[in-house]
Amino acid sequence: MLSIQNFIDGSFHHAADGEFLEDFNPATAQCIATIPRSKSVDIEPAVAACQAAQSAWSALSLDQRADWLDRIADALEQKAERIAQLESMDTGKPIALSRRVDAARSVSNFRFFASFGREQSELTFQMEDAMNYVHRSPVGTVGLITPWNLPLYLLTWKVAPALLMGNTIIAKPSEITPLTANLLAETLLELEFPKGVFNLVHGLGPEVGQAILEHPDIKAISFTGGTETGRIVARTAAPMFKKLSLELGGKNATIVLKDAELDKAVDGAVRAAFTNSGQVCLCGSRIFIEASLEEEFTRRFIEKVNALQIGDPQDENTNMGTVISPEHLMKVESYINLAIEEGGVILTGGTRAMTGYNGPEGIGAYLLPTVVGNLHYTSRCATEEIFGPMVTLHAFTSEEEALEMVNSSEYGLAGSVWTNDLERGRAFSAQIDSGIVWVNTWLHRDLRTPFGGVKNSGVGREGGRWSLDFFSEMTNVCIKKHDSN
Ligand code: TXE
Repeated sequence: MLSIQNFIDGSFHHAADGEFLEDFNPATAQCIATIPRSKSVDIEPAVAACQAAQSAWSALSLDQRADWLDRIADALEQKAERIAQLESMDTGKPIALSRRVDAARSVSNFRFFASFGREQSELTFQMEDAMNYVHRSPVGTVGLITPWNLPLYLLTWKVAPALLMGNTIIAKPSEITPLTANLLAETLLELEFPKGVFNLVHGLGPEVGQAILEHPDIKAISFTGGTETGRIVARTAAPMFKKLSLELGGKNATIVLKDAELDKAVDGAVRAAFTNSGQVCLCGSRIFIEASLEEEFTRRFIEKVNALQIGDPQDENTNMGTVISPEHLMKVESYINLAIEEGGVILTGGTRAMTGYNGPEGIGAYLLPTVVGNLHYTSRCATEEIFGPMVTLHAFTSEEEALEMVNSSEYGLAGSVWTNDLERGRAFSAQIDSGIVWVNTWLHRDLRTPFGGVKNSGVGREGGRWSLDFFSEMTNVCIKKHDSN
């Protein structure tokens, strides 16, 4: 079992009061690590370390910091298999997914921002009699708070641009998925990365997470997690005028238009619905099908879902592992029961997967991928974020009706549209109230593009220049020309 510690000022430390929490593998129900149950007292040395390291780190050039990002990427690339194994153990996700998505993207986040940073030139704005120079400086010490569904992927998505822009960091990963954040800290130590620039504290959200929100010397908070917690983050940090980036929940739509290529739409809809057991904020959990296609689409969709290999996350052939915890399993099950109460029909799934792994004690937070029909688009199951392997199907008879149903959601993060007419797909997508829409694909990512949502899906954008803007303060210097009067 791993005894994980906080990483502060370049070395590892227990919580000041010695308290700890246990971390479990959701597939085996085994305790795999302990982490410090840090409190606000543990934040102070991390803030002091940031302040001591800040000037030397921000004095480096953008290129020198980009070189550090490349070194980190190289080191993580060497550990890609270890990252994949730890992530799969911590979350119950299939090892193949962990390799393909979590480990790969954790490396590419650093690689991308290193090269993107080198491409940046100073912003200038020429006037007839003056020149404007936009000078970027670091925000200072930033707080990064991240969730359990894509632990290192989402942490490095924030760490890379924050470091590139010269900031110092206090990061808090989810208390139920600490393993790969710890591996990042170990890697920085091995690289002799400047101490105090990156600090990692573990513990409960309402305790050490809240302490990060409240600390006056932490000048920005970048948060990814649930909408309810996002409200707490905003309520606490906004009155302190901290910069805020909030990537919250989603209830995303997959929309199959009349002229869609059915097989591709079915494959795409299954991927969007059940990747990571539906525990990705971008997952397509509401599927809207043009009425004339409904019967054939539903038949093929159910067939594909039933063919998913659910089982041991360590098995290369597994397409779906567990959900994140027994508690989350029960939350999703409560929605299955609610669906029936709301008049829904369980078309497939709806029960715990009795794989060999469950065993007589019911070990393993496995839930069969579940598809529900016959629910109104305003039902609770079709409007509340479930964040598990459960989707609802809805038919529409016109694009106007589809847009009204899709946009009725309180969320607005992402969506995907399936059609053979690309111009129509683009025009239709632009009318969807969300931050990201894919046409004839899903989760196809260019890291230069803006990532984020509207309504209850959050505030702000990450990615490319939006990350650079968030993790820097801009000073516009306007210089009048000598010869002008
Ligand atoms: O998120 P939380 P969780 C959604 C999904 C899921 C729900 C809860 O619906 O069921 O959020 O998931 C820290 N002050 N998403 O539990 O609680 C917490 O310790 C400061 C969507 O992961 O929001 C963790 O590190 N920090 C999301 C982080 O916030 C606090 C991905 C996220 O925890 C805190 C995951 C507090 N008071 C879940 N309370 C997405 N958009 O991808 C908690 N935290």
